[in-house]
Amino acid sequence: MARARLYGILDTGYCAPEAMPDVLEKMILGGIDIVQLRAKGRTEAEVRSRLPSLHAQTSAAGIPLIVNDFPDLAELADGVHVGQDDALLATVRDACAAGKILGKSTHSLAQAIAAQAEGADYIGFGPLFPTPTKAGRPAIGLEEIAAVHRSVTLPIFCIGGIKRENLQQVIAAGARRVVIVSGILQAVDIPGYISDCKALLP
Ligand code: 3NM
Repeated sequence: MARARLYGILDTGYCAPEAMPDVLEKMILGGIDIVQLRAKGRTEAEVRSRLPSLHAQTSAAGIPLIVNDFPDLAELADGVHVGQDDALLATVRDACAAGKILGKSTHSLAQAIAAQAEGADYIGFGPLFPTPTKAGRPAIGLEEIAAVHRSVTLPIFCIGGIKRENLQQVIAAGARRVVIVSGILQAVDIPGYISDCKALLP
């Protein structure tokens, strides 16, 4: 986790579940460090059915698989990611076996500090830019990136509207780790896109 720089998401908004094994293989080929399954609006039963084979792929590659939103499915992955509106991390921690990774979305410096106090293992911080992947959530810009890195010692993954084209700007603002969703999933050459981004992340 501490070494992870580029976080990818298998998001059903861009990738049909049947295509996920192939897309995941390309992500792994490019050198993705951590992957999340995000299936907004899908049932727990559907997510449960997809996780074992995806987890076998990530395990073989030696990278963690995180499931978004479903703490009860943590046993089928390496960790769970929750949002601000979801259960408190202590509750999620109780629902998970020992050793599972817990991530939390944060949208301000105050929320980032609170997530660290709550016991998160890593945080998402954003959205930096407006993004159709999370439509309707206001962008927070780049201004607080430096401050959040001064205040929070957990791994911080900046997220939201980050692409290969603006990654340098995000890094210059102080980011060390990023999540890229649509940029990766819409790339013509997914492994090439990922390895280009990895090369920019120190
Ligand atoms: N969470 P893209 S922004 C899933 O700020 C998600 O918590 C965000 O997708 C947050 O790379 C976001 O396509 C979408 O902009 C990121």
